[in-house]
Amino acid sequence: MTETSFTPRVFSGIQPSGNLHLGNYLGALKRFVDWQTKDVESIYCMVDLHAITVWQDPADLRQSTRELCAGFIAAGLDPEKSILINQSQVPEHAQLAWVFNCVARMGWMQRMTQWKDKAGKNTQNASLGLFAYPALMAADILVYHATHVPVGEDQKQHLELTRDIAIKFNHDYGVNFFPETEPVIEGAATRVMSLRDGSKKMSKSDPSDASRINMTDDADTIAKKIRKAKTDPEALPSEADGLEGRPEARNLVNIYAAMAEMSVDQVLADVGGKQFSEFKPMLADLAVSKMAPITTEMARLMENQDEIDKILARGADRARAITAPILSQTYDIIGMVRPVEL
Ligand code: AQP
Repeated sequence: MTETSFTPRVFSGIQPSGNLHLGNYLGALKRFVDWQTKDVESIYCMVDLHAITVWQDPADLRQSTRELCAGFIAAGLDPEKSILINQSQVPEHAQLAWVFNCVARMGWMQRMTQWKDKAGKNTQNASLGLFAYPALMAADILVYHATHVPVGEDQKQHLELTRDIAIKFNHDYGVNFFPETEPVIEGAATRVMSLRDGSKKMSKSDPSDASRINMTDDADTIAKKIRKAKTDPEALPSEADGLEGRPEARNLVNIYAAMAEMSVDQVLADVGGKQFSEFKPMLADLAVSKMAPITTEMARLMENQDEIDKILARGADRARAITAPILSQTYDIIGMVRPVEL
């Protein structure tokens, strides 16, 4: 009934809450594509149940979910190699989340910085779903017995909570059933910052469109946003130490490094001493050359939404072959009477 060793399996998700941006691309999507070259089963999810923890217009949610699926494929995920799913089409995510709601403690949830940031001062008015968000995220991961989760830096605390839930479940029931999942937070752009404020994360919900590069922005818009990005008056340093106390400069260099697949030191060896007036056009050219083909392909895929819906339905079928037995074993462990064959 219980398992003791876990086959490597990758899971990650993105909310279809619109405004997919460069931070999502460099911190998550691009790294999913890198994982695809390794011979590991991977599941990538449009987490629509997470998205509704804050208000979503139904028509926008449908559009954003399909757009996110198009973004996954346009960025390089192959739906034959990786399993692409929409969370609500695989009901075991929500079913396991309920079990984890009963494992996780209120105090654990209250400590989550994302809860504090998103609920703000008026916690009484935030949805119960927003509070329980990390338990659903733990279920997303553990319903696959996923061992590795590539994410941006902002998700580190939620991944730690996922491990806490797995450990408590295993301990409470005396099993070794859920793995202690590893967060994989790697690369130069694990935390892409706002183009308008180097102390704030680039985010979908930032009211300023100029703060982020959207994956649907055209080449002119990308170039304009980079030209207008906040910087300081100094030239770029030749070594990474020189970025200390210069968050906006660090951010642009990190973005360049992640897109060029270079280290920050390599980038600074090339551009150290240059003014931003020279560096920004280089960055804009690089960003356009990397993002424009993805944007064009996303738009092309969005013309055939039936095809996207079929990819998601096929993904859900493949996913349920993994999740249904794991949920069934979980129910068995916790003492639920399982249906017999009639
Ligand atoms: N700025 C970022 N830099 C690097 N990685 C990022 N991610 C998000 N922002 C950055 C990573 O993208 C993945 C999916 O994120 P999400 O859509 O689930 O939700 P999020 O982290 O809440 O995204 P936003 O843009 O910050 O949305 P809002 O504004 O609604 O809070 C994750 O792997 C995340 O780390």
